[in-house]
Amino acid sequence: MDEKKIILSGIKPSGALTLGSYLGAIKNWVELSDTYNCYYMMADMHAITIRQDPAALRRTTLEQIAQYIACGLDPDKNVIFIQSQVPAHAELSWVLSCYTMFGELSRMTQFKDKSAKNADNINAGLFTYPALMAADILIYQADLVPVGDDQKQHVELTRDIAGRFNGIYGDVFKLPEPFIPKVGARIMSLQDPTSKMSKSEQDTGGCVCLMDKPEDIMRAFKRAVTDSDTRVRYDVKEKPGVSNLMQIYAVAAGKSVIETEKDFDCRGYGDFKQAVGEAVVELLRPVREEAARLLSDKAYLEKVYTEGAEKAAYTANKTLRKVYKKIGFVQK
Ligand code: ATP
Ligand code: LTN
Repeated sequence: MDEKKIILSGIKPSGALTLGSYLGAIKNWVELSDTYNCYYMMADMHAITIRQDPAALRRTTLEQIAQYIACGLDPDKNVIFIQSQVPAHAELSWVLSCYTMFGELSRMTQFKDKSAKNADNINAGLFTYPALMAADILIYQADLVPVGDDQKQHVELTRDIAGRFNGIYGDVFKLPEPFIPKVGARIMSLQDPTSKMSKSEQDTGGCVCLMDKPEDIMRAFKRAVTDSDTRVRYDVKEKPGVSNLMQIYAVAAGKSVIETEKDFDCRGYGDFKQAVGEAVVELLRPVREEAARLLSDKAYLEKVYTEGAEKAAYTANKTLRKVYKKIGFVQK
């Protein structure tokens, strides 16, 4: 019997993947992929809670698959799939939404943020988004959900929903744990270090994307907002810009924040920004090159997501059947 624990995580193909998603989530996916049975998806159903251009959504979804693989996720060892190609997610989501309270959904920070930013499109899907996310996770009986800090609240709500359901029907769902990195869990915008680096806010210059050219990455770091002091010192409150760059450097160069502080003590911001840029360029170079190569092989990508959806559906349908039985739906 396969004793490996299970991981599920996903990213919305709502734009080009950023350094934030890489350091907050994907890097851990790669590190954990040998020791767990892993399911990694393109959360296209979540992406449409914000209006998407159809051609761009299709293109970004394929690019994201290529980038997952280029980051080091081997499709022979990990189940890589597109959420909308496994209908059981939507089906379980409906059931779980009947066990999710209006008050709980109203308290979600992401709902509040996204509604404020998209005041002309506060749709029902944006509100019930966490029930679909709970379905994504619970349908695979995931033990661990590697995400950035901003998604912790959704994983906690998933546990609450699962606990409520289990309390009524017995042990149907495993309760998942969030897995959040110690450094890099919340990479901030390079232009506004008080707000999260986000792929849907790319035109501000605060974002670095996985596919950006080296010269663009260097320019983004050179222009990064710091402060009028000159010391490279970690202090999130007083020096949010520098502290953000220190976190990025630490993860990209494989050092601790303390080592980073020592290395750059007595050196100015110019030197430091140059070093952060170079470390990120080298970190992303192999990803960019391999993703570009994979993207030119559409037949291979199609094979990956088709086989991925088949494997995912097999596991997902087992959980769905069990849930339908428990709640009293007549079985075929
Ligand atoms: P959008 O702008 O469309 O909401 P996003 O850039 O916030 O997208 P998501 O698809 O929401 O990215 O997130 C993908 C994964 O990466 C999630 O696990 C999320 O927690 C993580 N993540 C996203 N941005 C960051 C960031 N700036 N720092 C650390 N982790 C992040
Ligand atoms: N909500 C997440 C994306 C996401 C996800 C998931 C993450 C959708 N379903 C399941 C982990 C597990 C986001 O906005 N980053």
